[in-house]
Amino acid sequence: MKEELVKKAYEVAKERFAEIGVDTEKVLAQLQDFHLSMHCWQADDVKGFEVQAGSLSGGIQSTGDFPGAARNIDELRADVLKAKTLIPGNHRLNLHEIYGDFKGKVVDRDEVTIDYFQSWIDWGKETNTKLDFNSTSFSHPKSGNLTLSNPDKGIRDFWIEHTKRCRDIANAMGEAQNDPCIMNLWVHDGCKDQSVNHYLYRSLLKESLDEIFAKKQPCMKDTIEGKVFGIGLESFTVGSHDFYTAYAASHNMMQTIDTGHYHPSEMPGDKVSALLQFLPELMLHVSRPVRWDSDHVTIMDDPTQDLFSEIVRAGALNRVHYGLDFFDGSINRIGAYVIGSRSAQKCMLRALLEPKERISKLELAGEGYKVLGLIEEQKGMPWQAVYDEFCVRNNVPVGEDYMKEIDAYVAEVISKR
Ligand code: RNT
Ligand code: ZN
Repeated sequence: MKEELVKKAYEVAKERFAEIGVDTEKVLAQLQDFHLSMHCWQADDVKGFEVQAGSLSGGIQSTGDFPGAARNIDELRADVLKAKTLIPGNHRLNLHEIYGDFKGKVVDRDEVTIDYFQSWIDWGKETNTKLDFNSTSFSHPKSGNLTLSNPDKGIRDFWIEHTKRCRDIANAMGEAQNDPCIMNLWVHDGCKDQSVNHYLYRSLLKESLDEIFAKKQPCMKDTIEGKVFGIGLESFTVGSHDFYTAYAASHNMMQTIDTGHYHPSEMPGDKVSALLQFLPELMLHVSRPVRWDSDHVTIMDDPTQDLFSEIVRAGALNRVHYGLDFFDGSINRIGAYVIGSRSAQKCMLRALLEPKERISKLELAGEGYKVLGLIEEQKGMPWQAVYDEFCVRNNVPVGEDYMKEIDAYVAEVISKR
């Protein structure tokens, strides 16, 4: 019954879009080829599986203690796979180093090797899930306020060694999956209060990065992520946006746009057409800041829509890697994955359905009101019918029907934790 309604609505939507020059079948094919990189850390509030794990540090925080977080690697894998059955299309998984399969062993960050990720590589193959990777500078006795920019050479070298090893791991993952593994480098380095050694810290970070990136790694790609501030490190951030943009541009590298990492009225989408003039590709961390970099679950808000629209308008669909980065511990975590992923996908769908050529011509011809009017009209076009059809074709629940499946999973699996 529902499927019939979806079909009918889709046929009407297809005609409405055809009328404005948009081929919904072509767009559906593009959406099928659009892969998010789901972050593993929503499943357990960024705890990871280190035997020696301490509490979350490094200027980030997950609030809430909703029951049912994944407590080990098997639970996390099961939860991610459950979420994947409720999100149309096929998506990647983004791992942090602390999510290794350490098999009960204390493995320090400067000792990590590919051995602890072999079972992830196997899992990726079995479940048709490509992997991305992140070095982990937080939640460790040596994290402090400064890692790769620490004036203490011992501490700096510890983190350089960790990050180099992570690149080896990412490269092995990329090789095994025959598709580059994207490795994100974010360090929390900064100062809580007034400080005077900013030039020193940044020159040390630059030196550390030079050493880390010296080795050519053919099967992985590096991306570097800056931010404005972290909790407890409010006054100064070593890896600021300017620092990383300049570094990435001078090394032909990727930069990560985390949508929570800018000043409140700054639009992350506006970075796309600027950075892509100088950088080969971009990585996204799609998130949602509420008053600060709070990492709320992604929704279809204006900044997210603008980001995806700007990517499509720039013709840069294939120059961007679509990571997610939210972690809300106050609600059902599978629900968080499903809502955030589907919302990101819907923003991409709406971006793809825009009659860009037509609007572009009008803009170049100076028809300002028509440009504004057409952009406004798109908001009411029946894109939802196209998304529903996409769900049906991918054999996943339409609309709110995914909730029943999450409820069943809670009853059968999560409630027993
Ligand atoms: C922190 C950064 C970073 C982390 C993850 C866990 O502000 O956004 O990407 O959220 O690495
Ligand atoms: Zn991020």
